[in-house]
Amino acid sequence: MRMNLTRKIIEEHLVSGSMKPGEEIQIRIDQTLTQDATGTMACLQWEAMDLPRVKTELSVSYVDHNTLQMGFRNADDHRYLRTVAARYGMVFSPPGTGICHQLHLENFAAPGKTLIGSDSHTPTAGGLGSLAMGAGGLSVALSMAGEPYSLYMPEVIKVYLDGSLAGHAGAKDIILHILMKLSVKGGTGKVLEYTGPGVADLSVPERATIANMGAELGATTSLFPADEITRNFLSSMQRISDFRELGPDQDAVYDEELYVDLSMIEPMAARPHMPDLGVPVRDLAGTGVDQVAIGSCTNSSYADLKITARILEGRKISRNTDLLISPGSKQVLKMLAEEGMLTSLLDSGARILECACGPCIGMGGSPVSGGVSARTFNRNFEGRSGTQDAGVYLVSPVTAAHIALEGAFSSPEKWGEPMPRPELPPRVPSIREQFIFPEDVDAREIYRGPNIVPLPDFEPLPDKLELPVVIKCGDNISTDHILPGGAQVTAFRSNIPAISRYIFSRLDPEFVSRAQQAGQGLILGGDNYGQGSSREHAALAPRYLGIRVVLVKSFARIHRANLVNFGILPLVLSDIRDYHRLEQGMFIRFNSADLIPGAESALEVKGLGEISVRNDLTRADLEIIKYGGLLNLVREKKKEDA
Ligand code: MIC
Ligand code: SF4
Repeated sequence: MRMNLTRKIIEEHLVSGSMKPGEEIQIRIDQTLTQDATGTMACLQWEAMDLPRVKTELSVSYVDHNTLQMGFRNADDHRYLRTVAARYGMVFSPPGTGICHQLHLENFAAPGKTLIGSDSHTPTAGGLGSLAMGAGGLSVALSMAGEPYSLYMPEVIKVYLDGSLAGHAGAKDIILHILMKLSVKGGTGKVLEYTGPGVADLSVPERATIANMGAELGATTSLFPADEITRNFLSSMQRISDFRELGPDQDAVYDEELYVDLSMIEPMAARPHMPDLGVPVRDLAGTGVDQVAIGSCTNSSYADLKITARILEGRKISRNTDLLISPGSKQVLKMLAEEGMLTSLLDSGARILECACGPCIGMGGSPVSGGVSARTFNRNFEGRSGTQDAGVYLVSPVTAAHIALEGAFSSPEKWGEPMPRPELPPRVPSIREQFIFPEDVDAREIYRGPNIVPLPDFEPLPDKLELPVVIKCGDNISTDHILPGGAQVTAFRSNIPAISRYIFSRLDPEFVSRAQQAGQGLILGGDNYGQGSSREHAALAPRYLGIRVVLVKSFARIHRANLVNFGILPLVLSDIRDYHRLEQGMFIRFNSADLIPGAESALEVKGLGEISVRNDLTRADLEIIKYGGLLNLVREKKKEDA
């Protein structure tokens, strides 16, 4: 069969399984990345495996999410991560160096490599031909231990890009357009592989912007070929030896196809509160905007900030609007400084923030009450900005810069001559000396402050279960809804008892006390339950509160895997009409010993009768759940081997 690029890379790394869409496969992992907010848990889990050193080609531990260090908690977490990295052979990226995905693209990602990251936007590296996937921290810890990564063989969508971008349109507008077409669940179980003549119109950072937001489609990952443009990018980064030309076979076979004419793309905005609620920017002309934020792993490259600086050069932002800019890396910031571009940004009235995630995960920069914020980020879920009643629009850097000048959305026809899209110089200043390589430091003691709390122990799943429905939620519940981000909550990422107090706090402040009172329970969800971030705390903390089953219309990939890893049964309603019959407070009874992997089974609902549910669990998944989670199973197997 003439192979697409996704299959080629998977085939090169295949450990077991057959490459039939929907079948479980295992692949070898070359690289891993973690970030601080998920990394402390990943490292605690890694330590629990008791291995001397990571077994990957490369594992990088980034600190970029919570860099505020308000009080000891955060600072303790960072020190813990630094000492774990030194001791076990990971590269450490200190706070302020940059955002994990931007840094990984610039410094470590390589065509044809497999990468697993404990962050849902890990597919950013697909922009230069890595097969990169987001996963829970425990899955990443296992990859560090040299274990193959399990996934369902995805279908591959050919996204055929034709023509070239025109006017004020940019890469962000392409992906907002695709999101509008496919929706936030349109990529579930799929890889989006980009081909066609339009690919040559896009630089690697632009491709990375598109691959990054494949996460918002729920896609397993997104992938671009490694071509001449990739070669030039790696050469600029002084990493030409990492280049390898890679592409699909001619006339490669795909499962689906989507055609996008780049010349028809216009500036787009996703309206509150979902990334797929796209509209042309011109339709929003006149809408006032209180705050503009430029940055995040989607749009914080050199080109993104240089075009922003060019638009703002010699002009002042509106008196009614704040402009916050967070560069993606010190390399980007350094280049802007060297070219005098920082002066244009500063003089315009912009605030320059640290090279970190910042406002994207609510680490400062929250909008005013009831305010409107236009952001170059990738997620606009309700409350994610830290202001529950704010409305966040997702836009490109060009659109954001014009909004900042006007204090409102305006029609692109009024923006004047489009600026040329900036290109990287042939050689950019390396920031490699900012990383702490394990070979350069002594493996010292591991530092554990009082905020590093040992992992809770979970007991195996009992056979007989009688569970109340503790909460009934709607469609597209994101992990931000389950466990909010922001400085206050994220500070407890290495402390499960403390963070569990915030589960569903924005949706239903009574949830925690109800769950605690019930002792054990079931969550009822709608479609695409658990979309968004990879934070495994959204499974781990509910498990700590006694949740045994999550029953939904459909799941998002990473969250479903996290539920299994922590011993929660993910079940799917066979008939979605039952969703409307089930209510909070009802009791569900069944025997978990009756569950057969991949089969239907019946649950008895008190007062309602029987309902039928499906599971898409493999034998291995079911074994993990029965043991009370993957760590229990790993420990048990180790005991047996000893
Ligand atoms: C996000 O963008 O939602 C995050 C914060 O980066 C998360 C990770 C986390 O919650 O720590 C993600 O995308 O996985
Ligand atoms: Fe950081 Fe935001 Fe990217 Fe998540 S989406 S990695 S919070 S910049």
